[in-house]
Order: sequence, then C-alpha cells, then structure tokens
Amino acid sequence: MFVQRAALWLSLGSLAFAGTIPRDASPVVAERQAATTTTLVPDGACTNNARTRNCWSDGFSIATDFDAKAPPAGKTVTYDLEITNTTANLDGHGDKPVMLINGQYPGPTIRAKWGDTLVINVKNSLQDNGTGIHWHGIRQLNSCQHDGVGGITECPIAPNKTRTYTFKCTQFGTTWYHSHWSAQYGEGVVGTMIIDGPATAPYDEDLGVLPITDWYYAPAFELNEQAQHSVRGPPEADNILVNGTHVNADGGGKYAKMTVTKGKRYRVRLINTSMDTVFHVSFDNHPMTVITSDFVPIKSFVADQVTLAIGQRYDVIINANQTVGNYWMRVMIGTACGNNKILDANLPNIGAILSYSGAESGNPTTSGVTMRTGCDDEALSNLVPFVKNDVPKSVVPTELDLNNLPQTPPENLFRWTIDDSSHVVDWNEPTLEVALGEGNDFGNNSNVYTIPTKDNWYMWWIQTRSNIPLPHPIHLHGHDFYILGTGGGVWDGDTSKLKFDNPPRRDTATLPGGGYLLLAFPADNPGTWVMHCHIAFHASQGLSLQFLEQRGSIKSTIGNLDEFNKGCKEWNEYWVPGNHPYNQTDSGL
Ligand SMILES: *[C@@H]1O[C@H](CO)[C@@H](O)[C@H](O)[C@H]1NC(C)=O
Ligand SMILES: *[C@@H]1O[C@H](CO)[C@@H](O)[C@H](O)[C@H]1NC(C)=O
Ligand SMILES: *[C@@H]1O[C@H](CO)[C@@H](O)[C@H](O)[C@H]1NC(C)=O
Ligand SMILES: *[C@@H]1O[C@H](CO)[C@@H](O)[C@H](O)[C@H]1NC(C)=O
Ligand SMILES: *[C@@H]1O[C@H](CO)[C@@H](O)[C@H](O)[C@H]1NC(C)=O
Ligand SMILES: *[C@@H]1O[C@H](CO)[C@@H](O)[C@H](O)[C@H]1NC(C)=O
Ligand SMILES: *[C@@H]1O[C@H](CO)[C@@H](O)[C@H](O)[C@H]1NC(C)=O
Ligand SMILES: *[C@@H]1O[C@H](CO)[C@@H](O)[C@H](O)[C@H]1NC(C)=O
Ligand SMILES: [Cu+2]
Repeated sequence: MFVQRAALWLSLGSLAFAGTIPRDASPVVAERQAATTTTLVPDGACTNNARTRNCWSDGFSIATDFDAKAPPAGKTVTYDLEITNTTANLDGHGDKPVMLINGQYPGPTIRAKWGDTLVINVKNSLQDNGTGIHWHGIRQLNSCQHDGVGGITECPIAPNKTRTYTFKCTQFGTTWYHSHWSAQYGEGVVGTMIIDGPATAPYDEDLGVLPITDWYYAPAFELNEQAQHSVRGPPEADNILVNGTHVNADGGGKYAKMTVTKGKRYRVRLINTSMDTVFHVSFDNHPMTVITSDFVPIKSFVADQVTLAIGQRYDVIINANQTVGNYWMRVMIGTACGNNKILDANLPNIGAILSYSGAESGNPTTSGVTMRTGCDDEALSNLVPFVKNDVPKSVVPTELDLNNLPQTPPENLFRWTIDDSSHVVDWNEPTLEVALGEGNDFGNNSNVYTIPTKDNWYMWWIQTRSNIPLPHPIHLHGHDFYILGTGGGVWDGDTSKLKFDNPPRRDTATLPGGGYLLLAFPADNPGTWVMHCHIAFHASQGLSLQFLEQRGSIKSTIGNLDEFNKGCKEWNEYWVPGNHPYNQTDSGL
C-alpha cells in the first residue's frame, strides 16, 4: 500500500489562498418568470393510470411547476439506514472490503409520493469514519440542514451515532442517495430513490431503478489517496455493476435480469451512480422513450441509446412488442475520457438481460446498435422541459475559472481550483453554523459565493482555464439549474446566442473538456449549497464551491436545528484534533 496520508495541511500552506471574505456575485434585477402557458389542469376525476400518467391528483399534474408548488400534507414515510464496514462479492470476482447500507448493495430503494415527507434515520456503525447522506437532486426547499454534506450543512455523523433527516418531496421522479463524506460513496454507501408522481408519457408497469456504476476491486479510500497525487486520478475501474451485479472478466458472477410481458410498456429508471465513468445505454431491438432528465419531466423523445454522465438520471419507457425471447441491455463506456480497462471485462458492452416471460432460458444472442464512446451529454436540443420556464435575458454572468495547481514535490498533491482556490471543508465548523452566526470567516479555501437577493437570478460562466482537457459533470445542490449554453474553448461572451427560452434544466450537466458551461438559477431557497464536480476524485481534489444564499433569511426559514446541533456536539466530541485514527487528506467532500 502507498500510504501517504500525511501533510495535506502542510501542503495547503503553500496554496494560493482565496481569502476568507465571500465574494459577491453580480446582482440582477429581474424576477423569476414562471411561464404559465400550460393548460392541462386535471380535475378530481382524472386519476393516474396506465393511459393517463400525466394526471396525479386534484389540482396537480405533469403540468404543475414543481418549483412553484407541491401537493400539501402528504404522508410521513420513515426509513432506517445503517452503514457498516464489511465485505461483499458483487460480480463473482471475490470478496472485497466495502461499506454497505443495511448490508446490501445498492442500499434499499427509498420510495415516497410527491408531497410526502421523508424521515430517514441514518446510523453510523463504522468504527473509524464519519458519514453523512446526501439526497442527490432533492431540492431541500427551506431544509438545507438536511442536505447531508459534512462541513457545509452539517457536522458529519460520528461513529455509533444516528442522525434523522427530514424533508418534503417537492419534486417527483428518480434519484439516488449517497455518502458525501470524502470518497466514501465509492465504498458502496449508495442507494436509490423513487418519488412517485405524474409522467409525460403512458406506460403500463414500473420496473423500478436500474443504477449503473463503475466498480473497483481496490478500496475507494486507497484509490482516493492515489488520486490525490495524480492528474488523471486513480487506476481505471475493473468492472461495471448494473443493479448491483455483473459478470467479471473470468466469467463468474451474474447479469441483472428484467422480466417483461409481451404487449406491455415498461418504465425503467436509469441512474449513473459511478465514481468516474460515462455510460451509454441501449436495449437491443427496443428503442427508449425518454421522459425525464434528472428530476425534470421533458417532452418525450425516442432514442436508440442514451448517455448518462455522473449523477445523471433518465427515466425511459420501453415497449415489449418484440418476439418473445431474451434481449441484451447494453452499457458502453465513455472511452474517450478513460476507463478503458472495463472493456476487458465487458467486451461486448453487455449490461443486463431483458427477458420476456415465456422465453427459453439462456443468455440472449441479439445484436444491437453501434454504441457511442464519447463523453458529452445528451444533445441539449432533446431535453425540452415539459413545464416551460424562461430565464430573464437581463441576467449578468459571473465568471468562475476552473484550473489546477502545479504538483510540487515531495507530496506532489494534485489540486483543482475555482478562482485559484482549492475547496476544503472544516468538518468541525460547517458553513451553515458560521452563516447562522454573526461572523464572516468561513475558513481558508471555503470557496463561498454569496447570492443575497431573494428571487433574483444569478448566472455562472464556468470556464476551463486548465490545460488538462477532462470533462467534469457539474452538480448543484438545492436547485435545478438552467443550462443557457455550453461548448469547447473559451466562451466569446455573446449572450445573444444563449438559450433563455425554456432551456434544459436539471441538477447535473457536463462541462466539456477544455470548454465552458453557462448556468443560471434564481435565489429562491435560503441556505448553503455546494456545487461540485461529481467525479468523486475531483471533488476530493477541491473542484467545488458553495453558494451562500439569502443568508439573512436562513434562520427564519429552515426551522428546527435540533439534529444539526446534536450532530455537531457529537462530532466535536469524536473528532478531537490530534486524536483520530485517520486524518482528513482531501477536501472532505
Ligand atoms: C473497516 O475495517 C477495517 C478492518 O477490517 C479497518 O481497518 C478499517 O479502519 C475499518 N474502517 C472503518 C471506516 O470503520
Ligand atoms: C454505541 O452507543 C450505544 C448507545 O449510546 C452504547 O450503549 C454503546 O456502548 C456504544 N457502542 C460503542 C462501540 O461505542
Ligand atoms: C433492480 O433491483 C431492485 C431490487 O432487487 C428491483 O426492485 C428492481 O426492479 C430492479 N430493477 C430492474 C429495472 O429490474
Ligand atoms: C456518470 O457518468 C459521469 C460522466 O460524466 C461520470 O464521471 C460520473 O462519475 C458517473 N456517475 C454518476 C454518479 O453519475
Ligand atoms: C414497437 O414499439 C416501438 C416503440 O413504441 C415502436 O416504435 C415500434 O414501431 C413498435 N414495433 C412494432 C412491431 O409494433
Ligand atoms: C488561513 O490562511 C492564512 C494565510 O495563509 C494563514 O495565516 C492562516 O493560518 C490560515 N488559517 C487556518 C485556519 O488555516
Ligand atoms: C494526523 O496528522 C497529525 C499532524 O497534523 C500527525 O501528528 C498524526 O500522526 C496524523 N495521524 C495519522 C493517523 O496519520
Ligand atoms: C475512513 O476509513 C478508511 C478505512 O476504512 C480510511 O482509509 C480513511 O482514511 C478514513 N477516512 C478518514 C477521513 O478518517
Ligand atoms: Cu471533474
């Protein structure tokens, strides 16, 4: 083993510090404009069934702008999750150390309905790590203390302690949850979530979640230490898992299998839960009707294959109208951005089996479309939100420069920067704690950007200035962002070419290698929200920042802080300077 977890703090001493005073973004005056052009307003007689998935309940349907309203007073749905340090053999290659939720991979699917309140008790039964669970893509409207990010919205959960997360499901669709504590999600601390609601196209049955991940045989914390010292990151992944299972290069293990009945249409919820891999997905002979991107319902479109960047989700409908038999579901790797080693284990690009009831047993023999190998997102022109919202053209961009620091001996730590500062969080003093007090010292390298004015729009021009041309899947907490433009090279500053009219909106979008990404969102959710690259290793290497949104309104809107305060008391008792089994060697995210 290459244990070099000393001196991050010493090395940080030589970084360019960005100062402790948060930087203000350019203010804009335009109000958020929820366009009211949709007409579908179902009445009580309109119920959600196979032919009317656009309906939901009285006054709520697929035409509802869920950023503006959600059904009131749903049920309270409770889950208990326990994280343990154990071993598992998921692809037949042999046991490896993992950290699991309730002893399973992926963790249990959390399921609730639009408007319900989730109450999730998370117990940390690891001996030697903190933890914290982030509910990816959940807006956490007025509940930022439940976002689950150690050092930002909470102190981590100390070993043998429990934290209760409580939040309302204001959106519906498919997502996942994962540890946000250092590289821990790569150890297996991942699960899926379904919030039932209306949909933009009809289907008969819901096959549920289909999470796809890259899979490494070495422990993620070990890989993360390697990544700290290398530009590209750690060694390449060894395999993929589809719904928690796959075969390995030597032939052991098994494929996930979905069983369908001829004549029915099925919803499948594709989720990329990987550390570092882009996936292209298809079903032989079964084109997909795509109905969501992340949580946002879109005007449905038909595709032979879809591309999932890290953290992204697509819900698709497949029509079981082919000859009864077995068909491959294919997963191709975005080889243009690395991870080619997976191909050794997965040469025919096979992901799982789609099997008709009544088919003979045995593996499929079907062939499929030529799979893409690139790393760009789906074409933005395909991702048209069903509920139309426009961005005011008066919004002014604030530039965010993405770069990296030179590696310097002897540690040769590799660090990404935003505006010359590599993000590091302080687990003992989360941003939310500072924000609720009077002070302005958020710590060195806290990468805080203030967005103070309620309902004003803020626009961000993320520009690659590094000459390492890797694509970065950028993920924002607390909001869906609107994607106004993206491309290679340096943006020319011409706002007239941007898309303000119902642009794609979602919570994760790819910054093209060497290029730029233009995002906007309104300040309508007081709190502290991190925006980071979702490549686990890049987040560890500091590629993130946080928005401090409507600071003056946080205390009065987020309500009960008992769990937050209890969590910090317990963590501070556990994580005493100089007295913990391992040190923080990365950003902490
Ligand atoms: C997991 O268990 C191993 C020993 O089996 C131990 O070395 C390691 O520190 C444990 N990790 C955590 C996070 O508890
Ligand atoms: C865990 O917490 C429980 C309840 O607080 C306590 O009884 C138990 O001794 C603790 N176990 C360890 C290993 O600290
Ligand atoms: C994936 O596995 C889960 C748990 O076994 C199951 O509920 C789900 O239906 C599977 N997904 C598909 C698409 O078959
Ligand atoms: C999905 O694909 C992207 C490619 O951008 C990859 O980097 C990312 O880590 C994958 N994982 C998730 C969780 O989507
Ligand atoms: C099967 O369903 C797909 C998707 O709805 C459709 O495009 C295709 O025409 C159908 N094929 C047959 C043979 O009905
Ligand atoms: C923050 O950076 C300044 C300037 O380099 C340094 O003097 C100070 O000790 C740092 N503070 C902490 C808490 O590391
Ligand atoms: C953690 O860092 C401190 C110095 O900051 C060092 O004394 C200690 O040995 C380190 N602990 C481990 C487990 O590496
Ligand atoms: C978490 O535990 C793993 C061992 O399971 C260890 O390698 C890592 O350093 C720990 N991280 C921290 C920050 O304690
Ligand atoms: Cu990245």
